[in-house]
Amino acid sequence: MNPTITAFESSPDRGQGLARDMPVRWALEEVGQPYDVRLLSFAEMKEPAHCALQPFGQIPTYEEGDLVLFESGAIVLHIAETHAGLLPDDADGRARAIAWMFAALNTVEPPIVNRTIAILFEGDRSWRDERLPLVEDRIRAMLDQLSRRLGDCEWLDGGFSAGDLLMVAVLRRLGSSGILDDYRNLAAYIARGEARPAFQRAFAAQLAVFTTSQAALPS
Ligand code: GTB
Repeated sequence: MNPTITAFESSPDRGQGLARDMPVRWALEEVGQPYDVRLLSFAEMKEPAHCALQPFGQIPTYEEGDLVLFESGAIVLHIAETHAGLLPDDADGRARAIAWMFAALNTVEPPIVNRTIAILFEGDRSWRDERLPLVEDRIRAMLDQLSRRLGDCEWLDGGFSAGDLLMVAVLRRLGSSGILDDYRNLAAYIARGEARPAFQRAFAAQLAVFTTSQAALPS
């Protein structure tokens, strides 16, 4: 039986693939694992039935037989550990790829999320104009290091791995910020990730949810 994931019935990003079902879909596509999707409204996400699967009432979740998982990083790791293609075969290489997964979610993503929060939820605060440049400075400091480390390499540590998948997914959240304009190798790295056929399939699948739901709206 196919695993089932949950995703937004109506994604606020209008199908840009920025919600966290996207890395899960991408990982499933990379390993060739078909999957089913259960779409949830914001109200359904907060109902007891969904909170039993995801304690914080969020998407995505992953159900596979008796296994229920939440946290997109944990789900991607599970997919990578149970299928070939997203982690190197040698133990040291696997450990390093997993370190990059943590780096994406635990080191690179927090300042990027802080920027989104500053723009979307703190725009009316008196200190907003002082805070945003500080948050962006922290992002640039992180990207300086990441860019230096990537250099001219195609991927972060040898072949494409779940570490690259999560790193590209995180960096995509800077898409419209202009910040990536100063990091040509990172922009090219993101473009390489987005050019992967598995990414394209995952992107099309989540976009179809948005375009189909819009088509269903009365005009
Ligand atoms: N750490 C968890 C994980 O990685 O799985 C975080 C899960 C999470 O933040 N889920 C969000 C959610 O369910 C959706 S992805 N939010 C609803 C709620 O909390 O009530 C975050 C997200 C949402 C929207 C955009 N966007 O529109 O661009 C991007 C990312």
